[in-house]
Amino acid sequence: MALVKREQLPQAVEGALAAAPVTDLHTHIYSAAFGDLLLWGVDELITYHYLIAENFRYTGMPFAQYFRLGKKEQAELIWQNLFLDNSPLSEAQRGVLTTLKRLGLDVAPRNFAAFREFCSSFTAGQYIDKIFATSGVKTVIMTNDPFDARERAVWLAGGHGDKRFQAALRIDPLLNGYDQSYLLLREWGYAVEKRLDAKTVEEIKRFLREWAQRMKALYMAVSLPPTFAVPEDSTRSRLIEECVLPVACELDIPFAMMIGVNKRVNDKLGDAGDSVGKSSVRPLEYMCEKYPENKFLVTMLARENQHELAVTARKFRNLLVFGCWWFMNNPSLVEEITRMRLELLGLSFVPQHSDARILDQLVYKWEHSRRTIGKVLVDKYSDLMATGWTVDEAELGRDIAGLMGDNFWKFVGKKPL
Ligand code: HDL
Ligand code: ZN
Repeated sequence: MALVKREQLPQAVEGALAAAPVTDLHTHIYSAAFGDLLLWGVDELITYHYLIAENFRYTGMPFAQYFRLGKKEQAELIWQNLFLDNSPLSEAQRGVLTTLKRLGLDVAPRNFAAFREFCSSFTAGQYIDKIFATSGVKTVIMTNDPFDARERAVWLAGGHGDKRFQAALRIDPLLNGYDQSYLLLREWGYAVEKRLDAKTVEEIKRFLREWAQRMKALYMAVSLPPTFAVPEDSTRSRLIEECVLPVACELDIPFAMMIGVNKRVNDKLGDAGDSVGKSSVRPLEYMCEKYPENKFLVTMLARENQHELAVTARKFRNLLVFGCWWFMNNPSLVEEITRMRLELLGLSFVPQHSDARILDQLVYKWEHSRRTIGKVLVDKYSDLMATGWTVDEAELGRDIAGLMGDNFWKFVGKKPL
């Protein structure tokens, strides 16, 4: 393979990013088998909860009045407020337009009806194919919650067969709400008590094992508050140490922690009402050190935590840092964090996941991320070449394929699916 010349770097990096199959580590999208759980099309795209939050900054409309509107009216209201009455400069606003453009639609006429007409010409299955082809994403990992009745039904009926969609067992209700969720476990035949006695611990491990195997889950995941602590005298801390980590180790799958979310600071906004708080990396140091056989996937929500998270990953090879999560997923912060992670971790991290809630978002979230990550990589390879080091196309392709997915598959010890 030919050596890459410094002046060719922008084109070589762009080409390697475009060619690298993407494994999207964390999303909220679903294969067609999950029915209405899969959100897609321009009305869903424009009523994304990020845009709902931004919409209310421009209107005094009572929150409940908005949520009483039908989906189409909600979409038209957001289109008016966030696109026609105010230029759509935010990341979530621009994302809608990037997606529409990449789907071949001309946004200049601002003809919202034309976007709807385009989407209505697809079935869900056809649209999944279209979005995967347009976004360059090969595999997405879903967020699969066995406590969601609609999801349970699909898994208990045999699951789904679309290998583009892999599963992650999401256990927030177990870890963050055991006082309620243990009653459901009892309903489902697990002999658990509110108090974590020996039998209860074993039955919770059975629940985790059965559902991780039923879903063929690639990892177990939970989102955690800024106050998250392990060890501590709490049900959550005991559940993690006595149930989650032993089963994760037994099944050889990572435990993914997404740390720093302050849930429902404005409850009236629903999903749009969550916020962020600075967390501690002490629990990560404790778990990575005490459980060297366990693997940990971690992303943190506060900008202030990104440096110490990267430093913690330098100390523990069983910790893989991933993504620019949620309020971090903006070009200015993706650039800052990716630059810092390359400087501290080299290539041993996963720079991005989409967190897509609407299928269409795969297109813009990855388009925007490739552009920002590419910009940083050009700088870093340019700095490398300034030492006299040479880089050939194959090595560049290898490095970038690692960042876009292979690093994850190596960490979980599986071939890319
Ligand atoms: O807990 C999570 O997985 C978060 O990503 C939330 O779903 C959040 O609402 C979100 O969509 N962030 O992008
Ligand atoms: Zn998420």
